[in-house]
Amino acid sequence: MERTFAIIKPNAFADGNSGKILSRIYEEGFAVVGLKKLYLSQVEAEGFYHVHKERPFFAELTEFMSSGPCIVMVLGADNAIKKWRDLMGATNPAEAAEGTLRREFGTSLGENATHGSDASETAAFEIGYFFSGLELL
Ligand code: 3AN
Repeated sequence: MERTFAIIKPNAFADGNSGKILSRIYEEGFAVVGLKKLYLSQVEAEGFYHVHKERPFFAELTEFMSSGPCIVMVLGADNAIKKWRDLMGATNPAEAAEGTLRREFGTSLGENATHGSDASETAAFEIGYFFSGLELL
């Protein structure tokens, strides 16, 4: 079973959509290996998104991710990284396919409801950033 890292972002949490997103996660057959609610500081969000620090949207992204509580998760499944990115849909909710989470719950390119690791190295870093081994038993 592969593991990936996922976030229910502050807009989806504030809009009361965490339960619906979790339902989809279970319906699609993921195991929820780890889960917690966090309210990130901007410094913590900057550390998480350090690979994007040169991008023009870095300040907007990290301000948004520290604007309210979110839910961080470790999801397990065969091919979990691709499976979760497929369920999320395209980065821009306006371009995301019908039935995907970003299409349903995203409100803009920045506030796109969910995050998912894009590769196994990224997943390893992101899981370790938020979870200890004991929290993933
Ligand atoms: P993904 O999350 O689909 O892998 P990336 O890696 O291109 O997308 O972008 C990382 C995060 O940065 C996205 N989740 C998105 O919310 C945000 N982002 C990307 N492009 C922009 C932009 N032009 N303006 C604001 N936020 C953006």
